[in-house]
Amino acid sequence: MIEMKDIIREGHPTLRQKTQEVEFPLSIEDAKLAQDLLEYVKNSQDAEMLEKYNLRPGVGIAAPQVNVSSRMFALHLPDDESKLSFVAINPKIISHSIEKTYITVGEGCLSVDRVIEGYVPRYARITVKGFYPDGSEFKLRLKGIASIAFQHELDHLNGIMFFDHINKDNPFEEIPNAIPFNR
Ligand code: K1U
Ligand code: NI
Repeated sequence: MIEMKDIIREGHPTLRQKTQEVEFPLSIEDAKLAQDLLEYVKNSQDAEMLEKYNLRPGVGIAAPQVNVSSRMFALHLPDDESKLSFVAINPKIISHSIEKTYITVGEGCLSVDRVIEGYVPRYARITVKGFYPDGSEFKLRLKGIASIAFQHELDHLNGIMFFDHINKDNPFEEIPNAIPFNR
């Protein structure tokens, strides 16, 4: 199982690489990675497992965060209206709203051990496509935290960190055409 010691931190070069497409059918290693990523986010939202293994809570985790440069991430949002819980392989955004959003308290990242304040602009609504580990294709419309989390994880597949999006001169500058998201 994935533990905090397996998660690489900012400064590691893998977090800045553009990742490789995953081939189907999945190799045994890729299938195991998909399982492990989803298991991490589930465990990290389970109070007992969180404490026992000293995990940091996460709603998502991407393959590069465990030092694998592949286009794969897991999302687990059982309490959100989207009820998302899946592994996305070779995911992409096929369309998005003009309207933006941002989490008012800022974003965090399992690969960043410090608080970085500031607004991270995200599309408010996105339509996404990708594949589940069994090779079936998905197409989903996401909003709210599901949309924000998907964009955060997709960024990891492109070597982008959340703080790259924060305005350096004025981290809390109003974002035009954005609806704040309160967590
Ligand atoms: O990729 C990561 O580092 C995980 C990160 C992704 C993220 C999603 C949405 C907004 C910001 C960052 C996290 O999951 S941060 C933890 C978090 O947002 C959360 C954890 C447990 C319950 C509810 C939220
Ligand atoms: Ni992250």
